[in-house]
This record gives sequence, structure tokens and C-alpha cells, in this order.
Amino acid sequence: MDKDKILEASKKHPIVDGHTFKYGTAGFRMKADLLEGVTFRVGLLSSLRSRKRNSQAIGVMITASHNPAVDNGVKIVDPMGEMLEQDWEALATGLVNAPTHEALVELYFKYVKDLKIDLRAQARVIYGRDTRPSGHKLVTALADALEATGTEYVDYKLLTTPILHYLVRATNTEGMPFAYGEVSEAGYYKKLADAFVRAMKGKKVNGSLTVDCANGVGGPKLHEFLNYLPKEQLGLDIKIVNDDVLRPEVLNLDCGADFVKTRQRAPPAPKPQHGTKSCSFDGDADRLIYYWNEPDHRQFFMLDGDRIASLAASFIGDLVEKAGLKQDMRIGVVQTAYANGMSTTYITQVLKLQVICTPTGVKHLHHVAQGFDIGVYFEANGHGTVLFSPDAINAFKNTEPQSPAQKEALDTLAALADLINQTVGDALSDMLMVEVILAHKNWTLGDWHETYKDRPNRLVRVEVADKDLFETTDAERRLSRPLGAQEDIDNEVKKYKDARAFARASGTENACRVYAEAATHSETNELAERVVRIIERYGSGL
Ligand code: G16
Repeated sequence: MDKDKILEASKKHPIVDGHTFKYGTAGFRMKADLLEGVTFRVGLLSSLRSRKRNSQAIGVMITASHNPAVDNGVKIVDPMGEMLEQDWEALATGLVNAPTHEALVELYFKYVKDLKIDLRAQARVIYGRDTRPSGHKLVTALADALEATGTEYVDYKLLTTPILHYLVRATNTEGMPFAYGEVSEAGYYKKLADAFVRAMKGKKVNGSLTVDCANGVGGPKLHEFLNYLPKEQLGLDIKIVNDDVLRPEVLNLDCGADFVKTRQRAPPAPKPQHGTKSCSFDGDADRLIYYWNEPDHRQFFMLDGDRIASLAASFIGDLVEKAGLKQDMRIGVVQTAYANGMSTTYITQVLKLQVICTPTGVKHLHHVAQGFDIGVYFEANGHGTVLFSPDAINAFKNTEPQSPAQKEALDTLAALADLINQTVGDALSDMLMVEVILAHKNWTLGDWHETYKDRPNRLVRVEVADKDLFETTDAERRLSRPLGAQEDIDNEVKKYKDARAFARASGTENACRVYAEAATHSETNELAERVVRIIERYGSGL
């Protein structure tokens, strides 16, 4: 391979000086004007990753998901559609921070030597982007890196993040016994539509559903998906709102899953219809939050990732029992520190399932969920999925049913395993899963909400001069640095009943996040404010 080619291409996409970049919770994410050189270098790394992984296709997604429109991001997807392996995150960080073009090329070839990468092997990369206008420029930088390294590539243009993950897995399993699906966007829609019809056999969706698409890529993709569904037959009546992708500045603005979760209210526009079942996607359609405004009391009810996890775990747990597979299946739920304490209590004490807590970032949850036969993982922010092991899927398909009820349970489980995206959290697939479960249970959102009562909670974003001063331990539930900060938080928490609070640096924004819960709303707000002040104080170095 020609070193000069990489050097020349790199000069077209210089890195912005004076910044240290880190592959974080969701790849590199920051103001879009800092990202051109970063994306070029991510292209170099993804090409190496493909060669290292026997020429399997590697995915690159250009998105900043829930962040404001001025941000963008770039992340790498591994061959089975999972997030990039952790050791390689460090390699990506190294490459992106190489101080000069020459140092970059030198490091690139050092990786080749150290990792014993055969540069004669074919490299394959597939990529997509969300609706942010900055995506065009970043895609050009990415393609230049792929050209310079002789990498074969496919530009899928506008995609949701989960569709890109689907395509990576579908590409790498094509023609194999465990092929994931047709290698096209249409293949993804067909797979979901077919699985939804199978999972809904004999059932009807209860009530219309308003879907807020955060003015992101989920809007056009949901419109497209609906063309594949026999809606009338299934009772699915979807109204899509906030699907304006022509005005980039409205992306995630006062709408979307992150807005609903953090503000604990419905998007102000379009004016919320009382009593209407609603849900929100985020900017790249990998998060989902359900909610409705109660007609009489004008109260807002939210069904977040914790609720989706408990709904899925209870329904799938019941089906497994009806299917006669209870003894053979380990079902577990994976959450983060943001999970409402009452959801954890409900899952462990009522559903009697094991719960494991990991640091924030679906990559951590996904990894732990793979240890179960059925691993349900959701972050409270609505990002998650349910993973089925190959043995579980085999059992759904090959167990000989002894009764019609057992057959129905096995068929529904097999349909769910196709409906639920096995690569990553997926708002569209999760929404269909929720609708299937509500239809089977004949539940309204009110019935779902009744299952347990959330402890009042508050999530606050805190601007600090240097978020990296804050380091955590114990699955991000405690601060190990700055020294003294955790002790101060503990002293505040002690003053409240049934209280819990923690602070951590965000991996996707230049800020810290504070979470608090307590017995009442006013105590929760008071505790959150006190912890915010502690973080502001330590964050300013005082
Ligand atoms: C990303 C990650 C999520 C994480 C979220 C917020 O989501 O994929 O796992 O929960 O960021 O992370 P943080 O609190 O560290 O900023 P998304 O939807 O923005 O890609």
C-alpha cells in the first residue's frame, strides 16, 4: 500500500489543532466543524479493522443522535452489528490524536505491524449518516480514507443507526445458515413487517399511536416502513409528527426521546392530545419513550426504558413458561445507575429475575446481556433491546409443541426474535415490540403504568469547565474523583428518605449529569439541586 496516498489524502482533511479527542460512549461526538479530520482517520481505522477481521464488512455511522443539530459524530460498528471492541477504541483514539499527517501514517503502519494485519487482504466498509447537513462533508472525508487504503465500500446514505447495524450483520452473514436478513434497507423493513404480522397473529393493536420522530432520520424511515405493513388488518393506526428533516435546526429541538425523558413532559408541538397514546424517537431512531397526557387530570405519564424493559421481561418470561422452556432459559435484565429504584425492585421481587447494573453506554449493557439465554437491556433513556442466544432461538423453532397454547407461545417467541433488533437498540423495532405486547395483554398505557410506581426522580445536565475531572467507580454510581466530591454527595443523600443520587461525566456532551431520586418530588428536586451545586463547585476547581 502506498504511504503517499494516505499522506496526500490526509492533507485534504486535517485535524483541528489544540483538541484531544477520545472515542467515547458513542464514538467521537462533538461540534461538527471539528470532525472532518477525525472522520478521515476513523475511515483508516475501519479499513484496518476489516482487514484484521478477515475482510468482513465494518460499519461506520455518522450521527450525533440526541445531540443538537450543530454537533455530529462518527462511530464504528463491528461485524455482527455490535459496537466496536473496546481495545480498538484505544487504537481509534491514538490514530485520531496523531499530531501530524506524517505521524498519522507512521502510526497507521505501526498498527499494521503490531496487529499483524495483511494489507493485501480486501477491506470492506459500509456506512450511513443521519440528516445533519454536516454529514455530507464528513462522508467525503470518510470515502477519501477508504479510497486511499484500497477499501471496497458502500454508501447507504441516509439511515437510522439501527438500520446500519442491521446491514452490517446482514452483509456478513449473507448466504450462511444464520443469515440475518436481506442486505438492503428494504430487507430490514420486510423482516420487521413480516415478524410483526406473525407476532400479532389473532390480535389487534389497541388505539392509535402518535410517533414524534425528533425531526430526524426516523421520520422518513418510519413513513417508508409503513408501506410494508398491512395496517388495517392489524389495527395499527400511526400518526407521524415532528418529521421535518428539511430544516436541520429543528432536529431534537423541543421534541424527541431525550427531551421527553429529561423534561418529563410531552413535546409542546404539535399540541399534545389528551389521552392519546404517544411515543418519541431520538435523532437517529435508536431510543424510544412512550407517554400520554391523562384527559381528566391533565397529568403526564411516561413509560421510559425501565418500563419497556420490565414489560418485555414479564411478557417474554410468561411466554417462555407457556412454551415449556422455563427450566432451560436464563432470563436477565441489564440496567444502568439511571434505572429507577422501583423498576429494579419490581424486576427482582415481582418478576423474580436477575438484574445486573453496568456503566452507561449500550455497548456495556449489550455485552452483559449476551451472557443470558434471553438478555433484556434498556437504559432509562429508552435505548435498548432484547437479545436471544442461538440456543434460545433454536428452542423456539424446534421444540415440538404438545398443545395449541404451547405452539402459540413458541411461534410468538420465534416472531419476537426476528422482530427485535439483535444488534442494537432500535426505536422502530422496540415500538413494534411494545405494540405486540400491549395487544397480547390487551393493555392500555394506563394498565402498563400501573405495574409499579416510579420513585420521583430528576436528571440534570450541569455545565462544568472540565468534565474529565470527574471519574467514577461502582458502575458509575460513585465518584472516585475529584477527591471529596462523593463524600459531599453522601452527606446530602443521608438527609433524605429513600434517596439516591449520583453524578458522572457525559460521554457524548461536554457536561456532567446529575441524577437524584427520593420519596417525594420536592425532596428529589432539592436533593438534585444540592448535588448540582457540589458538581459546579468541584467542576470549577474550588
Ligand atoms: C448514547 C449512547 C447511550 C447513552 C447516551 C448518553 O446514546 O449510545 O448508551 O446512554 O449516549 O450518554 P451520556 O450520558 O454519556 O452522554 P445516543 O442515543 O445519544 O447515541
